[in-house]
Amino acid sequence: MRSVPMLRAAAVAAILAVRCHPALCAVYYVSPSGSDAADGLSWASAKRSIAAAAAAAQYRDQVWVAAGAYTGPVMLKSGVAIYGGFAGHETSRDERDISANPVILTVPGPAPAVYIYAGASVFTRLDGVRISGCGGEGIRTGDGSATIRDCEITGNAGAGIVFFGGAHLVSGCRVTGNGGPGLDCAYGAGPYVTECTVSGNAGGGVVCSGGSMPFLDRCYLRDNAGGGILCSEWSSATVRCCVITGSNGPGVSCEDGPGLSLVNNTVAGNQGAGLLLGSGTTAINNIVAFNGSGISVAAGGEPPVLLHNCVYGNAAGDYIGTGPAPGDVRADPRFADRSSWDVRILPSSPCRDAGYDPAASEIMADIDGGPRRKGSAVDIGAYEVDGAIPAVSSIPELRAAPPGTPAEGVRGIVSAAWPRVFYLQKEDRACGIRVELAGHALQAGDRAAVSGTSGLTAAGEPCLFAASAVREGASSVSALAAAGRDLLPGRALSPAGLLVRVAGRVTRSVPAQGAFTVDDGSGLRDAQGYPGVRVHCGALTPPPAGSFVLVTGACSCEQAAGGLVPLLLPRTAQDIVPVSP
Ligand SMILES: [Ca+2]
Repeated sequence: MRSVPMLRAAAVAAILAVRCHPALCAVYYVSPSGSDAADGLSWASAKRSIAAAAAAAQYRDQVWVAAGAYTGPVMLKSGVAIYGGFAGHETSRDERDISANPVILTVPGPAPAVYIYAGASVFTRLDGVRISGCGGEGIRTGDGSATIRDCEITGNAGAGIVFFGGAHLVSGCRVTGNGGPGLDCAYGAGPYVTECTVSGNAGGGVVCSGGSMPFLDRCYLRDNAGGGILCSEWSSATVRCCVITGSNGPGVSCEDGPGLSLVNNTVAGNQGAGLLLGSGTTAINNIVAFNGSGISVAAGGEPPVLLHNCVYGNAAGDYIGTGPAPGDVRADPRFADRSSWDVRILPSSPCRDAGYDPAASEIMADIDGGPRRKGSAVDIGAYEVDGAIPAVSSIPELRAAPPGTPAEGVRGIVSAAWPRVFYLQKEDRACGIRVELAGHALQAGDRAAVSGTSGLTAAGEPCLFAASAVREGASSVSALAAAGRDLLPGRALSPAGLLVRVAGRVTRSVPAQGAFTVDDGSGLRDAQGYPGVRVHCGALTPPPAGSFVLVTGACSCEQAAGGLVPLLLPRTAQDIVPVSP
């Protein structure tokens, strides 16, 4: 009978082309209760160090590591796979649980905690290991095609991962808070990096030199010092569906690397330029917003290919050395939460369905893993937004909704009505809204249900552009007594849209304009700078300047130099009552 070693020798003789049968490959076990003097071939005879097991393992062998703290350094040979996440009794690799059974490797340095030898085959793997608090680099690779999966490389003094050439695969890893770059690509390295987070690294997020060209797919690059992606020495990158935020340098800088391709990324809140581009680069379907500057193109060479980017709100200018390109969106992308740089776009975003489809034809998933194309076209940015915009059905929601939000069955009491416009307010007078609908048949005091779309009037007043308004009965409406200062738009208790009543002295009267200004002494100024609140009375006769009046009207607004100011719209002559001071 042939011995297992003989079979192994036969298998080794046939390697490189033929996969080793799993039964013929050894598993080396590592546990905090083990000993490096043991053979490591069972949990009961586990080795104590990952380094010793990795040294004993041969091509296509595996190293299974139980939860615990380890030191090294670990030298990873071609074809050896290290798996963390075991409790220390498992018989199948499927039973491991990386989060429940953390394997933590800490090496004092200066050597890298894990060194992957040059020439690593595709069977070379580091999986489910946390490399933390090391004095040097987390991982250093030579040339080859190793897999680094579900690892956490955090808080090491040097770089997170250094790629010295090779085409390694990095998937599902967190590379955070390291003293050097998160990912350092040199000597023509072209790692494929997918679904990783690279954040808070002191030497930049992804740094490329020596003609390197990583492929970054669905990664988060956040808060990296110096920049998100920094390419020099004819390096470049292919970057798809990534989020690049919060660096104190540029989002992406690549001034001398032709071949840089940026498709469907969101680059926001970086202190430097969003994109700093050189000759021969491509940027399509990206959001570049709220950075120090927007898209900045270096002088000379072939101009970059720019299409369908959303470029908005960049402090020192949206375009520097270039200009708006076909398909560009120059409006607020409407992030879910700018304060925390949650850069998912809202359903009402102008980036929705505004991308260039052919550029995204090979992209299957957005950064959340959902379908890359929903609706009539791909969205601009890293996220594809879902379904229809949910409708609002109350006046407060309507006032807060972005323009274009559908409104269904918004109910209230009509407080003022003209042929094309009426005001609708909540029964408790908490808030109201202007409604525009030609030919409506409503009058003050009617209860109504209104449907349409939210928007702003030319004067900037929130408004429901209605498609229908249905009378549902009668009620009564009374005005809210208000001081002029209460009418300032934007105040928490702003009565904008409500029927209000103001008393004061007429400081200006312009019958030709059908307008006057009434001042109750609260220090407000109208759009022309006269003290008080402007009243637009239309065909009604305005009271003379110097007289005292009590005015009831819908609280609208108009544009002034410093922003919106209130404007009162009385309904009938009975709404303007002379009073004795
Ligand atoms: Ca879409």
